[in-house]
Amino acid sequence: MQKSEIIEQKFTNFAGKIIVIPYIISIQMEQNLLRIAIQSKGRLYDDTIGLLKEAGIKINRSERALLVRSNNYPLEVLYMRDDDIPKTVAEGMADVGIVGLNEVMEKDENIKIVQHLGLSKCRLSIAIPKHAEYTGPQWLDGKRIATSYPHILKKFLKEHMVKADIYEITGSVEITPRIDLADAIFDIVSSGSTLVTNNLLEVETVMESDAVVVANKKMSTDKRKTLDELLFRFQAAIDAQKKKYVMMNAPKANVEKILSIMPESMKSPTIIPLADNEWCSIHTVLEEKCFWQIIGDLKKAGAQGILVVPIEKMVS
Ligand code: PRT
Ligand code: ZN
Repeated sequence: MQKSEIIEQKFTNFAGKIIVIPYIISIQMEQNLLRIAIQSKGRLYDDTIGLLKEAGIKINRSERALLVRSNNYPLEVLYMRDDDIPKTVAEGMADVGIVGLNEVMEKDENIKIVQHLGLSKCRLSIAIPKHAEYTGPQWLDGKRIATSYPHILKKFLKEHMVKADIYEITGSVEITPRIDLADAIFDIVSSGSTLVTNNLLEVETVMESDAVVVANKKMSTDKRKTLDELLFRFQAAIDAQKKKYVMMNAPKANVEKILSIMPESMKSPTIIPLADNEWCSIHTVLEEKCFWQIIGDLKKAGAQGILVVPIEKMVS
């Protein structure tokens, strides 16, 4: 579609006077240009940039630039703090965003979750001093709980009919029980080592979180097409990360046994003859975690020279 805009051009005439001539120009609008809000720095940043790269999208960000246009995909990247992403998408300043589910639930904006990426995984949990005797959510009754996620915590407490004081704090939540600012904390846990270091024990997991793609609820058909293609590329990259291409040699007589070890969904591998008539090569795609579970059995069944190679993209 074309949009018209008036611009002015200044000239100096022969008498030395400045005259202004208005021009009407037509601008080619990119109706399908999608704006995505991502974290400018922090724990989500590397995963997000890695995913865009895996999806084949080139973004050359010069230092500190806040809005960068991809040069090979109709996408503009808007860099910001993760806390601001849900609102930015809800208000349409960005069409989509990549942010932790924890932030989405906390901010509770009117946006749509369109894809779980399975990246930057963590959980939001309640933790109490190690030596306290936890008896269930009722233990929290009348206690002070420090958190950066008051909205999610309030909902949890309400569901369990617990009345507690919520002490909202933006950082260093884990030290509040030690300095007597709180009796318990509600915070993000990943490996759990921060809790251990601070003599805290995780007693309730309130929600699991991963990075998600969120979208504005009103999107034009053209932008929706760009988004669908983007989600398709993300999915192909995510699927490829989970799977490995596995090759092995085996005596032909053992092929049936080897196939019986493979998971149900991978029962039709490619079987290639080898120079030695008694042997063949078996090629298949396996989930990495599944591969580690069955490797011992494959070897016992006579598989040799097992090769595992990464898959760059996977389109089903
Ligand atoms: O500056 P900006 O506001 O953008 O970033 P931020 O400081 O608010 O967030 P950031 O970059 O720390 O985290 C961004 C998102 O990453 C979070 O909203 C989560 O969705 C996700 N994520 C994944 C985590 C963690 N893992 C994590 N471990 N966010 C924070 N942590 C912190 C947690 O707060 C705690 O202090 O790590 C500590 C616990 O880690 P463990 O491994 O010791 O349990
Ligand atoms: Zn933040």
